[in-house]
Amino acid sequence: MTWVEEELKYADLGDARRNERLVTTVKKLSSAPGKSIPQLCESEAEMRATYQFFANRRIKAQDILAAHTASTIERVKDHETVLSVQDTTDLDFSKHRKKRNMGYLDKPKTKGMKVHTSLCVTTDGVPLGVLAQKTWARPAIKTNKLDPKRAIENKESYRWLETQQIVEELIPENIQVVTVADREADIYELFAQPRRPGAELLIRAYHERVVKTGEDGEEIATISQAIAQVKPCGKITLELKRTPRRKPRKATITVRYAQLEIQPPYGKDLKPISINVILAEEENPPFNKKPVRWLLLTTLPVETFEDARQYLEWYSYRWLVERYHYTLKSGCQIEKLQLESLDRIERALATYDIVAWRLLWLTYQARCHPNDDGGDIVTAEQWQVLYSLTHNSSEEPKGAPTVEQCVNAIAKLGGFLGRKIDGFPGVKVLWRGLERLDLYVKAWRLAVGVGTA
Ligand SMILES: [Mn+2]
Repeated sequence: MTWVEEELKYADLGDARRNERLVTTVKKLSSAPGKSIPQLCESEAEMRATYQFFANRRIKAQDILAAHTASTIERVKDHETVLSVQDTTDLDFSKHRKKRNMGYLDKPKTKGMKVHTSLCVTTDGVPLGVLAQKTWARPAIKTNKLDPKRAIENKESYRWLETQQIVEELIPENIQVVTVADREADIYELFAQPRRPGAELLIRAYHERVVKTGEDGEEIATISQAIAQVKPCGKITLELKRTPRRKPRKATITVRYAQLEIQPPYGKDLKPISINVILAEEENPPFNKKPVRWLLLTTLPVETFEDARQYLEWYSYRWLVERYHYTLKSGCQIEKLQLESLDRIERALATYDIVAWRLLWLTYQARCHPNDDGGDIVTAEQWQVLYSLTHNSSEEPKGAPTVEQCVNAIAKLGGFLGRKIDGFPGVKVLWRGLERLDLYVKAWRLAVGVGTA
């Protein structure tokens, strides 16, 4: 059984043939994620079948994703705590004039749809799968008619609360689930929403909310002012990685934490909430450099410096949902899909979700668990081809590879040099490597005469 069959064993699209088509399609798309459907399909019949699958009104996009989510939950059961990392992205279809029902996006003159994802991640940073995903298109043109005081249920930001509820129901009750999200999720109603035991929030603060300080709570301050009064509990040294806006550098971060009672926004009939605040701040940044500053709000108990350090590390895994959306867009080329209607794109997106997750899982599994058995990552045939290519010999490899051996060999095909300064292979060299591997395997089959079936 390949990983795709194993992953999709819970697929229930209402008909065995549809389930099989899903398996075939995920296999096809993951063999070379960046290629278009016409490029991937070896016959016209196959191409037609793929497009028909995405056009089939009897298939719900949610049911496609549900198959993967069920397997994700199985993986979750091996952990005591998991992270549910939420974020939103835009799929920009401005260049596709024929697409119907697309809405305005935040960038001017763009059109497309919005995607909000909860990616489940382990506390050591391995993506376990997608727990929930919501897609929608706004109206075609932006209007200012919306009442800013409307109920949260009628706002786009309700997606954070909704996803939180879905995730709480999905994750077994004996497992702690921590929602990790950026400043966009600093929504008072999200903190006020009742949660099941073991469901916690870890969210970067956006609003300078009001807190009451002083001995009898008479003085009024903002969160930043209140936390600045607290004595630091320790320091962390971070190796800041290169980003589009920053060169890599070492940063010394001062950590503070406190329990504060945040007051509801003016005019909202909600109660004050007692919450833990963690401030991680670079007090002496190098000249002309923007200091690192994370102000986090959490419902998790913070009693020691070690707790605070732990939650800062968990927050750093928020990056994985960004990588996930990046993999969908740059790796799987989801914005180039030649499908005209929203429902077709949604079915394709749910299918590509599985492909993108697997790519990201491979990337981080190799970093966190390099010595695990890699026997189910590649087929025996793929490993033979990878082994021959990396060893420049046609001898048979002895034994099953480790995860690291597999991933490094695939990455090398994708252009990864593997020098010390290159660090770990990223998701991009992996999707490129897989594409090449697919071609090499086909050529190898022809050479040894096993056909291309
Ligand atoms: Mn965001």
